[in-house]
Amino acid sequence: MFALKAGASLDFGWSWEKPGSESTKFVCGGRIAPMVGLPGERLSTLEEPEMEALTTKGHDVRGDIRDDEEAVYLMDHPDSDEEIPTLDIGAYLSGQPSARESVAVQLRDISKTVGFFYLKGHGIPPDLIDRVFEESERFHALPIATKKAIPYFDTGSFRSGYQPSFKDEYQNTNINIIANAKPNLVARFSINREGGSGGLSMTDEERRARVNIWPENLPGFKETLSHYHARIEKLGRQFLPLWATSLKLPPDYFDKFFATPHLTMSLLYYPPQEQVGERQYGIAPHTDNAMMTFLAQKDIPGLAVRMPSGHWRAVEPVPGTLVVNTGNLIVRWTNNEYLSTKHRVINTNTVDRYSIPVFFGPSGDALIEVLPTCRGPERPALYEPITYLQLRKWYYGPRKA
Ligand SMILES: O=C(O)CCC(=O)C(=O)O
Ligand SMILES: [Fe+2]
Repeated sequence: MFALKAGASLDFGWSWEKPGSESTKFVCGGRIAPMVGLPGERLSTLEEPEMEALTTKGHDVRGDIRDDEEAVYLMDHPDSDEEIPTLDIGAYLSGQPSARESVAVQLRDISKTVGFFYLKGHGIPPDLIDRVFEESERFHALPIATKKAIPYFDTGSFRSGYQPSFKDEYQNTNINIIANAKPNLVARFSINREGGSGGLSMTDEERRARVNIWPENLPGFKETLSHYHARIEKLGRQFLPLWATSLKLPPDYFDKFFATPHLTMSLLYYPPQEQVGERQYGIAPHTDNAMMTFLAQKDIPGLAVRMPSGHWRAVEPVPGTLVVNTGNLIVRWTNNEYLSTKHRVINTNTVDRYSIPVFFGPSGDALIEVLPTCRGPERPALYEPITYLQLRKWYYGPRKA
């Protein structure tokens, strides 16, 4: 049990440290109050972390983790022809009667079975998506020294800037579901939400902290990316009533958790990878950690996901759609009812691959408790309440051997 400590601080702005180092303090004791803070009100912070106890309670949001040679072979050689479903939200977005309920039923079914879908009718203009890809190609074509002048840095666990290929340190964190993967063969430029994603309890200083560094001499780059980022924020918010309806909650149930949402958008660049195997990936097998991910992947394949049979399936690009998947957060909220599906990228093409994921989650100070409709006397909560920031800290923390 935990106590709400009005006036306590959430320790924003810690910097990324290697797994094993403990840089954040949490406050513990008493009972957790509802997470929603009034403007300026501090939410609970947990003291003396037992991160293991806090976050696992014997359960792992990522499901069964298998990384023996046979499991890795399946990841590397997608051979499933099970269907990746399509969800069309056009009727819902245009306000057609009962569309919310019918889309929510499909969303529930998908989230319990596959956890990945093609999103149609999302309302984002195709030419905007094309322009973001053009900007991505322009950015990644810059001289390496120009790109490296932009640091990869952290504001309250939200990471922005340029990370060159092979420079990530995620191999033995809870991001990767296989041990000893090689550093990823991907370069990224990431942005986060201006004004911060910490929540209403952020201090003025946290609100003013710089979250994005933009490349110089790319006119229109910032404007185009910011436009797309804002459109995805709108789309993410439009999804909240669908999630709520799918879980038998009032349509506005989730709004209070998204005062200043987490929205990391990355321009990813994967050079071709000639050989498959040896635990070398574009992005190693993992689950995403946010509530949901919106992925634009243009026309070059490379993504594969774990299907219900345990075999993996390539996610072929489908024009006009975004690929959407759920993340670890939703597993906790739903007490394991919804999935956080494992996936990975290998660019086996002879050409470069560009993709653009946007990770959408609640404010950093949102307290994530198993939802009231996902627990009961017969169905105890499998997870302790934790803040979204704590979940992020676990995700970036060291994985157990
Ligand atoms: O590039 C892709 O298709 C997927 C990227 C991905 O899984 C991630 O960034 O988490
Ligand atoms: Fe992912």
